[in-house]
Amino acid sequence: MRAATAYAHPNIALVKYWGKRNDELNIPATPSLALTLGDLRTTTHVEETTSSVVVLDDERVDDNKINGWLAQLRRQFDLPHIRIESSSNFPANSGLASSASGFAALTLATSTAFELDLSLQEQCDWARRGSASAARSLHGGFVTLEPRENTCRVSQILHENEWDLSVAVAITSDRSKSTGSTIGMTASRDTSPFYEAWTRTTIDAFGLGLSAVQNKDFPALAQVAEASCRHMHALMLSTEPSLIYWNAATLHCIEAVERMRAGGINVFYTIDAGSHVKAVCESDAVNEVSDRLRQFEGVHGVVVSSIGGPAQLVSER
Ligand code: 2P0
Repeated sequence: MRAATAYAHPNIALVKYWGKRNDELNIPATPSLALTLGDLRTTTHVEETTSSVVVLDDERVDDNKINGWLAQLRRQFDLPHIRIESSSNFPANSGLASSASGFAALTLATSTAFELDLSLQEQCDWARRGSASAARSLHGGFVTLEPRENTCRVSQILHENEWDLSVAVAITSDRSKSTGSTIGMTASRDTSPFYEAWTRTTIDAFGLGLSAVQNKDFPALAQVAEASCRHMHALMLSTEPSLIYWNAATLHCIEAVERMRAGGINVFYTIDAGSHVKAVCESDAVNEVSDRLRQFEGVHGVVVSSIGGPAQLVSER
């Protein structure tokens, strides 16, 4: 029986992706830049079976995205039915990028178990078809995802050991997000009066973010990342019906990060499609940053992570 297990880390975008150029091929409208969260991980086991089954965090699910992805892969490579079992050491569907780590681990496990002989770029293509941000989670460190004609180019900009940053993730809700990313970003593209400005400014932000990472220029990266986050949430707010992912604790954490930075700590915030706040800082400040965030009402806990490496194979048969 063919089987394999792999894990991957989620990633958080510093220059964000929100909106597709091609829905069918799942190609983003703009480039994005992310870092990998090494202490969060999704582990996925796949094996040959007689009828395809998907089990996420011990619960059997009927997930359209995973089913569609699996059907495409099985057709393309003439594969048997596959059982997928996946679990994460962090909450799914809450803006912590579980679909990124999930599809990255799934792609690596499947391509290994069934000896698909895919290059890293081809693995990124398959992961991207499941969830565009998943292409970034096959790499470690700082990673870019750039749209091309019928595909995307994925590149590592800095290795995980090249810049000693950490992330304090303030968990500000125990609920799943109200609108999933795929539906939300399609609605933003179709209804927001600011969508054209979003894509235009994101292309500029990507260039600035890329050189900030290459030069390890923290203040420059802080400025670009916070602006990209606020612009994306402004786009979400201007979508019809409105996408409001923040809650009161989100705003308290933003204010706290701004105050810490004014007090001389190198820290900035970023927030994805959910209410949690990720505070990116120099590693020697991460204990102080997480202690400060933990004090607020509505913050359920703070998870600290260093920058992580690429997706890895755990075992194969
Ligand atoms: C990002 N997000 O760049 C942005 C910021 C969330 C907010 O990519 O439709 O799960 O599967 O390609 O990749 C989340 O969207 O969406 C995401 P699909 P995906 O990280």
